[in-house]
Amino acid sequence: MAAAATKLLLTDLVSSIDRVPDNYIRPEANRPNLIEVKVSDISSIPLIDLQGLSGPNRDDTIKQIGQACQQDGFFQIKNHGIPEEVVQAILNVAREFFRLPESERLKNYSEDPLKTTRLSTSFNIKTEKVSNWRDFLRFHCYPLEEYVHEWPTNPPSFRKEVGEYCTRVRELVLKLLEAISESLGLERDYISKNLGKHGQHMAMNYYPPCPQPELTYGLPGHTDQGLITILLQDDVPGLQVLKDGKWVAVNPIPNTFIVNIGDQMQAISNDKYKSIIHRAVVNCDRERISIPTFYCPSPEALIGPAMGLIDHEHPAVYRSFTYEEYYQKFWNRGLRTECCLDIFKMPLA
Ligand SMILES: O=C(O)CCC(=O)C(=O)O
Repeated sequence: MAAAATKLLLTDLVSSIDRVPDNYIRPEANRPNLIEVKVSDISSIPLIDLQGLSGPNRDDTIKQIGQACQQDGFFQIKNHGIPEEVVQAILNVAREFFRLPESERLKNYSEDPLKTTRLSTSFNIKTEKVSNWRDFLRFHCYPLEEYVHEWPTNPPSFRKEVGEYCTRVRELVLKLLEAISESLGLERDYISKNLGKHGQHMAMNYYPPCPQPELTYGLPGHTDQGLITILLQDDVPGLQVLKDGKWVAVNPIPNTFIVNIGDQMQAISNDKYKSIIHRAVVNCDRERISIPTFYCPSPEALIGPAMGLIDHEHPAVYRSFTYEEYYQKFWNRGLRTECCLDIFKMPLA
């Protein structure tokens, strides 16, 4: 425990321990219960071929996307248009970053969740009671020129490789947003037009091997606060999604991304599309890296159910709110299982 008191980051603690320190241990009723988890197959988390969006199968592909957003809130995509070299390069940069000497990594350390580039640990150590088995680098990346100068300069290729990756992911997101707008019966540019100046944040999550993975989480169950998340994971399993009350492990498929609906999309769709609870578990053998891109509105954007989705049978479920208001509440309340959207519900008549 002496080491635990002196290390800011988990990465620098793990080599000196062979048991999970007390502050990472979840109460018994709230542990991952790993033996009860089902492994996903194509029927649990759909795999959608995005090539279909540019050609005669567009309508059918949009239908598949709409169904996945409505029934699962999660889907996987292949033929997404991001070259494999770009994906491998960002995974390598992330791996190299977390292997840098402690003093080098700590140059980016901050406990302030509103800082636009920061390295930290767990989720929000200022508000949480139990820590999570994760270190993470989180940064804003759109508009690129406003943020790139804040990013780490070590590894030396960080800014170049990450800049390339996030530009490509943004192009992919814009295509998906058009498809999702259409799947809701809205104008193709409806969602994009209602996000203010748009925002894009990324995280590099680093989950070191854990001596007792049954006692703790990489990240406990939560929904994503943004509009849509594009998750890249390395080849180590760890992501689990709550489906029909059961946890399903979404094991990595090479050359695919996982897409999930975030809280803002649930609000815009007036609850038609679901922001689903998911979590990350850890294992005793291998480190794991995941890289989510959180695409979101800009802070001043006004979010609320699309007018075209409100009628007598479907009254507005949420009041309008700015994304800034939402973002602050999300970080202040910690990773609670209940969706933060509940705070923005219209009072019942
Ligand atoms: O590591 C993962 O697979 C999930 C990451 C995640 O849910 C998050 O960063 O919010």
